[in-house]
Amino acid sequence: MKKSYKAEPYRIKMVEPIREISKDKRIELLENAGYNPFALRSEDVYIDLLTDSGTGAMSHEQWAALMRGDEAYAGSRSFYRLESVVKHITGYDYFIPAHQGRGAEQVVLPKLVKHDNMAFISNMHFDTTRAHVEIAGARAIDCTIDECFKTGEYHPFKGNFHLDKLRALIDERGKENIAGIIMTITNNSAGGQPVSMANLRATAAIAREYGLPVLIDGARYAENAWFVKQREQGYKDKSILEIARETFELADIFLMSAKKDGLSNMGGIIAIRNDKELYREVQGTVVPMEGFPTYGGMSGRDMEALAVGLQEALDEDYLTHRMDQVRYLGERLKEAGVPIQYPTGGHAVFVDCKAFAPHIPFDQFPAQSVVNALYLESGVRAVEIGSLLLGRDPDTKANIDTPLQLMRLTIPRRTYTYAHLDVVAEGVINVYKKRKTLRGLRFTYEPKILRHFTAKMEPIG
Ligand code: PM9
Repeated sequence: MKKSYKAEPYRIKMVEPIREISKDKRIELLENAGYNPFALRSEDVYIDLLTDSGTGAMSHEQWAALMRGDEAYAGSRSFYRLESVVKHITGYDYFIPAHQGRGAEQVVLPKLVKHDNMAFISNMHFDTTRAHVEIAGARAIDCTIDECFKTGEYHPFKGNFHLDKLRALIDERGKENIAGIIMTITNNSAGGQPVSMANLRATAAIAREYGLPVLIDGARYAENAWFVKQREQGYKDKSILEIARETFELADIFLMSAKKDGLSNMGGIIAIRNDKELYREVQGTVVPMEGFPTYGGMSGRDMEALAVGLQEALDEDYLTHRMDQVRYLGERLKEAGVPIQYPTGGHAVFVDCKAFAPHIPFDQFPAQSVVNALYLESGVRAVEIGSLLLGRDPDTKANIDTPLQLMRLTIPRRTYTYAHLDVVAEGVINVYKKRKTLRGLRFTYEPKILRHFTAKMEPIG
């Protein structure tokens, strides 16, 4: 381990054993799982890089906070504690909890869809966000800069909005047909790539010019703020909280899966700047869908853990170590010639599987093939972010192509060590050496919505 990567800023107080099962067993289990690692049991996974969502370790302060949980149905003390933290960080007037990010999405997004033919425009919609936009009867249009698709080329903010395209899209569709602009920070599906403050500011200015609401999908807003501090001029002396506040000032609504930068295993946040009418409407809907507005699907103890986690996630030592873990894994792969989205972003290393396995066409899911091979090679579970996840075009029903056929090696927070990442790197490098033997996949079962979670597949040929 070179010194340029920050050591863990914590010591380990409790352990959860993991084990590596035999390769023969993994072959059998993957076949039984329909070549979809979502269907594996976690005990059959050695190192689990499926997601950073709710999979992190809580701190001693969070475990202590659980004991303070007030489980009252209405007016829980834990709600008020969480509310004060959310208001302190965002500066917004209104807060409603949700059980997780998609809970927040299902309640809020339909409120902005006023008639047929509307669309949300985002730098890139995450899959559940896209699903809730479509369920609400609208279209989800992505609008990321071109540099994001050139995986091998350096750009400090590959998650940025394409500003000219954004303006052109609004003009083309008509502003009355745009339900809102969603700033996804960091830009998960593009590689956990950050969005610069300058780009967020310019995006917000365009939205204001057309009178459109601005939403932040801020599952990883603290990680985004860290990148702004590191890479953008004028921010190196600002705190993560100051940068986050500056970000929130640009938007009207904040939706958050608190399972990421909330450092919690469960939870979601809806925060509304000052639109009392919208708040009242959301309050009305949250009751039948998520729960009474002072718990919104969360237990009192979870709200306590989240109130602490949100503050811990703003700590710079924590964030630097986290980003260094991602960078470390990325550098190890890059040194071995494995194509990755470069530079690495906030929560994962994304392997470019279009370049890794160019012989597999997009509709045979090259990244899923690499994900499966990695599990067989080393018991590591990764996840596909590519055409399998994107699904089918709502009009033509054809599989959606994308230059970004990615295998995401997602690093849970405060969970694995650099030694674990060495195991991951070796596994990926070994698969890379045999890449020409990889085969594409076809469906044996294809669900209609969010198919990647429960699809069953088989190798072709
Ligand atoms: N993200 C992820 O792994 C969890 C689901 S897929 C295994 O990246 C953004 C930017 C997300 C996100 C979830 C959600 C939904 C919204 N926006 O999972 O419902 O990355 O809490 O959040 C996942 P929930």
